[in-house]
Amino acid sequence: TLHANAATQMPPFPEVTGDKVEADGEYKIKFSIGTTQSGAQYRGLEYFEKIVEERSGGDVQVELFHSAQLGDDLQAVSNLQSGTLEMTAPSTSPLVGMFPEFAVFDLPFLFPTPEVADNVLDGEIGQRMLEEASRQGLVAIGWAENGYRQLTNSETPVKEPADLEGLKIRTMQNDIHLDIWRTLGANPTPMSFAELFTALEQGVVDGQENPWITIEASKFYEVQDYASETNHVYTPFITLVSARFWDRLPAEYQQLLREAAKEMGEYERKVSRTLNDQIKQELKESGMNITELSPEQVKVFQEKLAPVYDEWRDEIGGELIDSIRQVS
Ligand code: EAX
Repeated sequence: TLHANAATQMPPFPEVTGDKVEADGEYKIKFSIGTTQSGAQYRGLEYFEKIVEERSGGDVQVELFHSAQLGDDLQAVSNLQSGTLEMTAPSTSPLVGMFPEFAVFDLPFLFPTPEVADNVLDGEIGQRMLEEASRQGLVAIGWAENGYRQLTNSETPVKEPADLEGLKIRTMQNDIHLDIWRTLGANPTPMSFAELFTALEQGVVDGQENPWITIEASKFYEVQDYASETNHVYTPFITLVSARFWDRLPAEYQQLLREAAKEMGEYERKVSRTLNDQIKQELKESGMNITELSPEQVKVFQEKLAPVYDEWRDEIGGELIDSIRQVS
């Protein structure tokens, strides 16, 4: 087994600055996520908690839950809508049914660098998406990242699409992801993240895809011998608040949560990116067979996936796709 020392390599929390925020009342936020306590996301949440509690002088308390303790991505969102949970930060992919524009994040190889992702999320497009996702009982207040997804499996090194033939790959509950893996020749099946480890362990599926940090934090390396550095999709996390809770908050605290979500997003992305390569190395040293694809090998995947763009372009909106391609 791997003894990752990721925790000790985490970039420290930036100092919490800014004035104390005064407003009426005391509030409690339960904030639940799908990933585990040792990932970048949870570390980001700890920083969020610190900012909110310090600036509110303890009048707004944040209690953290990880590993889908209060529901997987979709369940947690529905708990926000019914008002039984205050905050969550799911991957955008399972939410495409509610917010169709999020599908743009599921297109393969659309975000060539983390900087492009930042400029989209922190620019006009990301801002507009937060506004559009602030309905149906939700208020969207910020972006963080799950990151670039990599393929793992229990059977064979994957260097080209042909190697995927017959492999059962778990995907997020998202039609474009299903389309991607079908187009590549695999046999994809959608499943909630909370069920994934057991499904891999029992051989219900042969493989899955997630960022290195999630592969490590969820111990997928224990049941997956092979990995390929495909970087095929960049997945953001969106920070969501229950509208029922939000509407009870004084404007000062709403503003505080918005700022804290922004600062968390900047910090969490830094943690995610700092740990990404370190963790890949650790996984390698622990004996995982990691295939680092050359640009030419990546191109083979990319070309094979061209039909996915033809299939989804109109539904997602060609203009949106093109505007992202223009971001550098
Ligand atoms: O909350 O389902 C997944 O593969 C994601 O990593 C999950 O959204 C994390």
